[in-house]
Amino acid sequence: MTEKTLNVEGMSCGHCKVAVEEELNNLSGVEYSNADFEKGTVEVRYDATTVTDDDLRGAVEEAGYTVAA
Ligand SMILES: [Cu+2]
Repeated sequence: MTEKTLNVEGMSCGHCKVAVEEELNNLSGVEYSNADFEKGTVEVRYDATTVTDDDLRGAVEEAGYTVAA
């Protein structure tokens, strides 16, 4: 498993946290995610053989937020 911390812009409350985590957890290959809206970070643990950086970025965007470069 690979662990990564994404910097996500636009999260402002607990609903944002849940929305981002749900989208990430919907990706098969993502084992765990934990968003911190105060810090603007999301920890993700995933199988890098099935999940790419683009997949993670896409899921965050699907939730309505942006991954900082
Ligand atoms: Cu919110």
